Amino acid sequence: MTTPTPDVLSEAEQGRCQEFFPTTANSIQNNIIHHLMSFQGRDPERSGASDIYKALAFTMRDIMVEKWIKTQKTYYAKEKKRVYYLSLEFLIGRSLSNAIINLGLWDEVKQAVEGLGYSLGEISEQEEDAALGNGGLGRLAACFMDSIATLKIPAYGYGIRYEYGLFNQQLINGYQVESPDNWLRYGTPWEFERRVPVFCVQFYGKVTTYQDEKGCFRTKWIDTEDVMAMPCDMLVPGYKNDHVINMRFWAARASRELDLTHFGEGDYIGAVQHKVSSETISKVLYPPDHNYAGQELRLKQQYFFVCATFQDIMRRYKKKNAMFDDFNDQVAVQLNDTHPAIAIPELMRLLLDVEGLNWEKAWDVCTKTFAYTNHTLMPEALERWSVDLMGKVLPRHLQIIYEINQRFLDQVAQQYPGDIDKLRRMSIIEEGYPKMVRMAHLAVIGSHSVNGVAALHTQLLKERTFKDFHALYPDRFNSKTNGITPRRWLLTANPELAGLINSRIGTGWEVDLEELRTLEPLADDPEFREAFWQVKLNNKKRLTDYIQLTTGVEVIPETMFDVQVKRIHEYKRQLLNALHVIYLYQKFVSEPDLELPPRTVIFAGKAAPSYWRAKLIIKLINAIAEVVNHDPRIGDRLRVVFLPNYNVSQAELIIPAADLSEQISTAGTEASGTGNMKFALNGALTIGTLDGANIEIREEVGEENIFIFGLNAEEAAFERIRNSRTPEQICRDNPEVAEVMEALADGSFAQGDRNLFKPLVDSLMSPHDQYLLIRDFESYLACQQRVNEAFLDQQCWLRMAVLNVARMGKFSTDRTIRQYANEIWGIPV
Ligand code: T68
Repeated sequence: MTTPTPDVLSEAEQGRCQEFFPTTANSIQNNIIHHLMSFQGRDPERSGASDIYKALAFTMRDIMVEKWIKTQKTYYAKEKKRVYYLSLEFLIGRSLSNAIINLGLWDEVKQAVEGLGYSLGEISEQEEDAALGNGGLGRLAACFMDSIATLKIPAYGYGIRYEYGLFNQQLINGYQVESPDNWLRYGTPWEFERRVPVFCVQFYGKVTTYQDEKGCFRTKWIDTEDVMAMPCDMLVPGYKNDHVINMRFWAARASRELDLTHFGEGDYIGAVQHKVSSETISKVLYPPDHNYAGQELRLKQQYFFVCATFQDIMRRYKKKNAMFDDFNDQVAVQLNDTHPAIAIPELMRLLLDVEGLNWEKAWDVCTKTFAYTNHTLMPEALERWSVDLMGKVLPRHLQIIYEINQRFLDQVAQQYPGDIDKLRRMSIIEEGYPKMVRMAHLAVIGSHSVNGVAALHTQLLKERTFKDFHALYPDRFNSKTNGITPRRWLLTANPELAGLINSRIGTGWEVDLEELRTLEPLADDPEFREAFWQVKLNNKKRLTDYIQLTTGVEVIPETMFDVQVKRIHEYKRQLLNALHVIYLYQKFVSEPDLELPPRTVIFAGKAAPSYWRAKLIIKLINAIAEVVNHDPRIGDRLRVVFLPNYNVSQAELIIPAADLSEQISTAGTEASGTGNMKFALNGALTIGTLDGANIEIREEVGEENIFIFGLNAEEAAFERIRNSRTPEQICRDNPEVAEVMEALADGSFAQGDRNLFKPLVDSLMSPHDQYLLIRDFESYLACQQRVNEAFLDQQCWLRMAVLNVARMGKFSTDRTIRQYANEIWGIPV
């Protein structure tokens, strides 16, 4: 065994490293040229922007890997408790600018690249987004990694190295058309493919028992089909702190290259089939779907990465420990939703079948290891797997789940004698045809901590989704309001605003976002407001050019940029926004002299490929845009844009340019939202409902600096049952609402076709519309009118916008991660 390396390297060692790794513009440039020639075989004089991008990325990776090695040695020396953040999604986006900024080398790299005849912007544009996630949940994981590295918490992210990330979205005739995201086509300079450790993952087969050498009955999982898991590491640098952590993404590889029996029989295709089917496991990211349950491959993905991850955790643990008594002083595992919850029976399997612990001890270790984060209140989004499928793919795990359930239900029965209905409600197994495994119940029962991602969300988890569990385990539930990393979402995405802030209050906010508070007095400083306005205008001009380039629509930077970008989902109510656009359109046509600020309404977002209703909403928005943007009566007063292929990089362009941020989900449906935080931090004002983290944003910025409308969560729940005003009644009472609905129904946006948008009209007019669009529409219209008035008073608007920026300190993931570390992981920071 090697001796642990001390925390601080000797001077000689430090000297060696500094010589080796470039930190001046000159040495960075030399390193780029070195990479171009030695690794890419390119003539520096004939290489293009994409070659330079790659060489620069490798140069940054070189710097990071050295810091990473030092970081790892520090953990090892201090025998620290490690956190494992398990997530099926990490929505990373681009890495280059972020790496340069976090390494504190912006000016040097800029100079180096310019010396080679390029701009840093042009080079950054060469990078493909790593879209290994769908939306908020995946992006949160990526922001967490940045904060974990910045706070120097000993942690690893674990996930899957998808060969194809989130699908690309094109708009054809206004419809979403998906195509594969082949992001690894030209390889990625950011990953280290490793040959060790490679782990074997078992599937299918059967379970047998045998007697061990002591005569004890033990269980064994045999006759399995095996797949190998190969690690690919991506480094995550902390912000200017020399600390670098890694995310480990598993790639599936065949356990045997070619099946020689087939090959010997001359069956070439048969011989490679095993390889193809094994490697399918890490092929593609699943988009959210109401019905994963039938999809064997999704379950295999989940188990594949959990199983490999736990072999890695055990390997690390066993280097220094023989017994499992100290496991919980060494290991904390955070489950990012239930997607990795199969880890609970997997750890039980390892402790029981491999390590030979008894059930009680194993269960104690297990529950102390796991903590579960829930991200949704929508009942249909809670994961369930059919018992049959689980039994086929993971027979031993199903046995263990049954045992966990039996012991749990015994405890419930003891506590609530005779309450059969409670047993039915709380069981991990949902009785019915087919029988299902409820992964959320498994996660709650198998963890010591269950958290929601905003205060309201946690409250609703306790009162609704997990009511029975909260009554049984009140101390298990806690809230961790989401955040965003200010390094990516202000410093990188909005360098001009960051520069303006720095010029007035210094740079402390970059690692302590609460320091933005000192900007407050500047909200009343006319000079600062003017500079702030200029920054926003420049960002709007950048976006204007991009809109022109990608959609051909000409927009005017001085108009109000009214933005809703996020996944397309009925509960997020893009349709409500669309109805408001129709309303404005009708107003502009019927009352041409009305004084309303001109608006550019911008949408972007992907719909799950199987979610036809969400796809129809995309079509509707594009159909409205088609009519509005070509109506000469409208002039420059209203434009509608749907930007195709929303992703992290596009968000970085759009968000700094927004004036108005639409956060209009039906109260009680959006767990938190994180886009809402990104917009406010970049000086957009929010129009929103009392949902998710909007409530906490209002608390922070003050109710006079945010536009709130609509039913609250309690009223919405009540209204669904009581139905005090049906859409039909509302249309009767309010001719403006009726007129909007009429235009939608009569084919005005479908060249006279009354059928095209009928499904949307029907759901809007249904007295059972669970998203209560029409019920909130009048209140939304009134609120938008308040927005109009505020925007017309530019000084008042700017004051509010500055105050929003100044008061967003709470929403840094640095704060969120500190709370996870202190309150869940037992790592004081
Ligand atoms: C989001 N959830 C929440 N899910 O909707 C959002 N789901 O309110 C919250 O801010 C965010 O999580 C972070 O906490 C998701 O993004 C998914 O992407 C998803 C993916 C697969 C299956 C189910």
